[in-house]
Amino acid sequence: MELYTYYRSTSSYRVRIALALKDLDYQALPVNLIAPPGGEHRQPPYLGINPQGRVPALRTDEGELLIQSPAIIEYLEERYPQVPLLSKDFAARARERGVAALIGCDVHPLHNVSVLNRLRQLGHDETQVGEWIGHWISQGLAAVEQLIGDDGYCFGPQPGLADVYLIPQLYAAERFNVSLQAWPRIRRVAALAATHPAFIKAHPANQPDTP
Ligand SMILES: N[C@@H](CCC(=O)N[C@@H](CS)C(=O)NCC(=O)O)C(=O)O
Repeated sequence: MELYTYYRSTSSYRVRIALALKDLDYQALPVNLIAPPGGEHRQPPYLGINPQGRVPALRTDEGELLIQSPAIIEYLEERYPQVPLLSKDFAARARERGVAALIGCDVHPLHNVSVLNRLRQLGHDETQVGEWIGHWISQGLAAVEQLIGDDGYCFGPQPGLADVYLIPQLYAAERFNVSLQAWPRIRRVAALAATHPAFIKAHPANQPDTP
């Protein structure tokens, strides 16, 4: 498989974690989101891969090109069911997907590169942009803190889908100076993931395009 990825892209980081948890081999194909003039993701070669101009994209072993991290992660879960990311129980699966969706639909889209640039184009200064980011990340993580369990990863002793979404969101929180102090359950999950080989392999600090 080939993964079009950017080292500090939250959505790419999710897919890297899922691949690593399932112990799947892939080649990383870095796409530089900040290369002048407007990022490699906005240039024709990459727009031919993903017309939306966003990372990640995955080329499967069968040569299929897939976009959108939730769809890619679902593909990996169905195609490579070993090391499942979801519980067997239907309601438990829905709870795990609920936390993933909270982060993937309601938090991360509000602070991706193009949304922040649009705020700047509309005249907001860096203080306002920072406040915007902090507001949405804090509101989302405060809810996640209520939804996850009291020990282990988000939902038990093994990492799963909710952790695949949460850990990259925590990396973004740190990058944007959002303190995790108020959320002990989240800090517990972060500490566990920090020692797990799959999360370490997927971390932005350990990518081929890490500056
Ligand atoms: N919903 C998409 C979001 C993809 C996305 O926004 N990726 C960001 C990086 S994390 C990106 O490519 N941003 C470029 C831009 O906004 O111009 C997914 O989960 O794959």
